[in-house]
Amino acid sequence: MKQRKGVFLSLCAIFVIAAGIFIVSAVTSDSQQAKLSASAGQIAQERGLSPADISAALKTYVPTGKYDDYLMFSSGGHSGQVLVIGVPSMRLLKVIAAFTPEPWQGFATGAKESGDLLDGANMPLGTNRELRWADTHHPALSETNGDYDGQFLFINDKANARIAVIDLRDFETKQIIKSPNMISDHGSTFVTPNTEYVIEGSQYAAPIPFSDYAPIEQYQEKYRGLIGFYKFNRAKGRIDMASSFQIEIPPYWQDLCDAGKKVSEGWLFCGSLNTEMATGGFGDGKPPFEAGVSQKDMDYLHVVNWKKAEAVVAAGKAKMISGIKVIPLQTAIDEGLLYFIPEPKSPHGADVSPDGNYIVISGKLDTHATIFGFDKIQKAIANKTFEGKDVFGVPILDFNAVKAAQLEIGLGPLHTQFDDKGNAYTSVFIESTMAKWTLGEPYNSGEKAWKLVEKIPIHYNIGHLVCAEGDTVSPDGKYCVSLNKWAIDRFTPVGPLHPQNFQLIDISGEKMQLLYDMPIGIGEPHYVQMIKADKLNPWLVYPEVGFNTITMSVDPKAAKSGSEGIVRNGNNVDVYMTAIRSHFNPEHIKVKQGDNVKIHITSIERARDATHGFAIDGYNVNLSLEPGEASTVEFVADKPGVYPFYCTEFCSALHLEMAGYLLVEPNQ
Ligand code: CUK
Ligand code: CUA
Repeated sequence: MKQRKGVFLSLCAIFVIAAGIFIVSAVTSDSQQAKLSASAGQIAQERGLSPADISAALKTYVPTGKYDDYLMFSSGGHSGQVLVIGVPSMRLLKVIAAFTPEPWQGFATGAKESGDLLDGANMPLGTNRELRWADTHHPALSETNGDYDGQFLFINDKANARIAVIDLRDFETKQIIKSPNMISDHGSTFVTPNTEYVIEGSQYAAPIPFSDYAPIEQYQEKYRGLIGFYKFNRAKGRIDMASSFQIEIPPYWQDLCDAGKKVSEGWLFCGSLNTEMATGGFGDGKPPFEAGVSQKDMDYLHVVNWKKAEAVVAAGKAKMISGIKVIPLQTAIDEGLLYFIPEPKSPHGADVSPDGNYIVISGKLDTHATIFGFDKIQKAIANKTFEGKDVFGVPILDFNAVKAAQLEIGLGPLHTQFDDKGNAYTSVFIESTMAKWTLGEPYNSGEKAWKLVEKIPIHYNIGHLVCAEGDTVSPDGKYCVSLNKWAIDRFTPVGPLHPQNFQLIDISGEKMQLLYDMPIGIGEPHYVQMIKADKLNPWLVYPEVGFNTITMSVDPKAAKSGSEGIVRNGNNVDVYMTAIRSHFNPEHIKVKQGDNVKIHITSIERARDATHGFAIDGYNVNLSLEPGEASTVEFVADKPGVYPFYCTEFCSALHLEMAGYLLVEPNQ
């Protein structure tokens, strides 16, 4: 034992010394080098670091002032936000407010611009119920020719079927849509290879629209699923509902989707479960959902020809429902827009290979990755190689005719990503591993094709995984991150609600190497995309002073330096205010009880990172004013009294002096 420890320590020392020399050689003399290397070895020894720990540390450490090679855009889960994380350092860079008010960014905490965004996505149909949280699942970066272009990010809200559009010039949310007709989604968001459409599949079937009541006994006749294709106007940076459409589909629970690319461009593939059409009712003596939904060994992969669907809509064959064109199920069948493929068992992920030819399916209660060939699918459609129709009349392609391969990889496979060397990586939930395996032609041939290569243990219960640009037409390899559901014993305990765990894995070598654990303490992140950092080109300050961050142009109504002041019109009061280190102008806002007050504030700063906040005590207001930004606060001065306002960012030595008074004179 002792001897082994000795060998281990000397291994350690060699590693550390080699690494130490490498690191310090650029800046230090020989004697300094020797000293630093020796102390690095000592540190490793004192901290009980193994050679693997040391190599992992060297691969992830990003020194101060240096940047990460990749950025991950992660779902923030129940927080309703998006996390931006650097790779390989796993440093959290930002939490982008998407669906939930966020005071630091001034998102829907008094700023009219973002407040209107959220209110515009409240529950429709007269209830106007405020939605102030979301269950975000799948972020999707905008693509050009199937590759990330670094311009926009989309993310869904599974709980309420909403989609947020984030502009990556300023990393802010610009649009939130409440999807018409749909009440929950899951297979969302995904983009087509040139971001023509943002795709959303419903999950739990309901009548269309969901506000049309139908008893659960009428599930098969009245309940339906939907797949939405929302047209993205890139120039405007907005989804255009007038040019969007949905396709009515059977009331199965549609799950994850992926858009076809390259050879399969123009098609969409979505898994489904509950083709049993189980309706639950456990308390009423019926089989519970978990049993009812998993009775069959196969459910159906939905194969959708969206290019053709576009033409069907253009030909006027869709119906308007709740302000959007909907292709009826029968029309989708008649026009050859929708086919099914049997998929085993309790299917979850559906992922298209970089060349677009393979669709990888995983079943949560299966041990295989099942791979369908797009070429085979096309042939089966052309030759009508069907094994039957479902109860709604949708043709089911013959499983064996479209199967390219089936590969035993472990219990509970979920999602698959790809690298640049013809390998696929699948998360294996039940056994907590990530499996690496080889694709077939044209990536690998003969013996080398469709082979399980290696599995790495995960801690614990891996859900999605992400590899660098691993769902695009040109994956980068290098890194994968497993997005784990459980952390159990990985972190210092912080109570019964444990953080989630992101594990960074180096996939560049012969063997996969676990590098780093990053706790996520904000919600359950489902999916993440990882983009090369140099593809992003964000602004460092807003391009001009008086910038409206929703219109992304100078606001003609923005307050300007030199013309600050207060304008009264009856009981409407407009305040034109500027902010710069270290004062607001004006500093007194005198109004009467009951006045409608509008404060137009412009940050006239041009210095990078010189952000100001604007909070009004007791009026529930906090803005973030980035250099150049113009924002508006609107409220009724219904509470008389004296309310200080102040800057909430420590912006200068005289930051505490950056303040003023809102004086609300009472009515007699
Ligand atoms: S789902 Cu598969 S683990 Cu919402 Cu993409 Cu979470
Ligand atoms: Cu501006 Cu503190």
